[in-house]
Amino acid sequence: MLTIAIQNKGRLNEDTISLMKDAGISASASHRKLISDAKGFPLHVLYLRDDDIPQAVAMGVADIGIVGLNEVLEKEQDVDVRMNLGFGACRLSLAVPKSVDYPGLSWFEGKRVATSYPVILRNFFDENNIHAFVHEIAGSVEVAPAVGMADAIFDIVSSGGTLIQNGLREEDVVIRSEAVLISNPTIGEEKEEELAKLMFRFQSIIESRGMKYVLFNLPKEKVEEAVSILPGMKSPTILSLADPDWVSLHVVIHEDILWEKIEQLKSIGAADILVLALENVIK
Ligand code: PRT
Ligand code: ZN
Repeated sequence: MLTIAIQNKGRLNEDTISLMKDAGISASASHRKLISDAKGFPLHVLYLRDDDIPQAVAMGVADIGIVGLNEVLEKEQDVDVRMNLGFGACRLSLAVPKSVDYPGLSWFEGKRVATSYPVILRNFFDENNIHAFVHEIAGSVEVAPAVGMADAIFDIVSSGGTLIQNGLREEDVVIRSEAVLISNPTIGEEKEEELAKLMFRFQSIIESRGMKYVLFNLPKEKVEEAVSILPGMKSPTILSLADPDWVSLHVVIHEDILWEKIEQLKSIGAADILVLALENVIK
């Protein structure tokens, strides 16, 4: 049976539990548990701090894990990144006080940079031939310049609000991160088979997120036009109606373009449009 390590509390915990739930796997969201058995899939769940997940997977304490790519890159443990999970998106960026007239990376030469990600930052400076002092700080990195502990910072940015609040400006994005599924490189054939099933479930959920199921009625002569409005759709489901001049079309549309497409469909005569939530698309 596979053992999965997930964050016990924090930013990734809730989205991890809900991805598993959508995939039919219920794990306890309890912050106090260390290990439990999931329901709906043969899986032990190990609850850890995110910092410890890459090592737990590399050591084989857990076979697989869900953690930010930033932690995987920082810890440099021997694990395989198997898939992106579509949540926990952020970037790791260099930021400088807003008063600085920033000429480019050369500005960092000889400067002190505070970060909780010293490995990623040193690698980046080495690649760019910059000689800077990397100061490792466990938390509240963004206050380091204001209190004179550093000239600049390297930290996680999501909305950018924290940087602005602290009088800092994002200058260089070093890596982009999101939650990923990692595995121990030598879990063996049997566990690989179980993992393939789990990844299949996750992939279906991720692909169906944001999709809507749309049904509408349309004059029969407009079907070709409707198909041209809905590109990427291999073949719509077309059902005949009691009125021989009309048909009913069923399609799947991403919510980002839903309203634009509905307006176009209405303009060619679509009527009685139903938009339904879509739970899963299994290919
Ligand atoms: O206790 P444990 O060690 O498990 O948790 P943690 O405190 O180390 O991590 P946690 O729960 O804060 O974050 C877990 C993971 O979420 C990170 O490793 C990232 O992969 C991801 N993530 C996504 C983020 C953010 N977005 C994020 N915005 N992690 C942290 N932040 C912080 C950032 O450090 C900064 O202080 O939020 C602030 C910036 O946010 P904005 O929106 O103001 O830019
Ligand atoms: Zn952590």
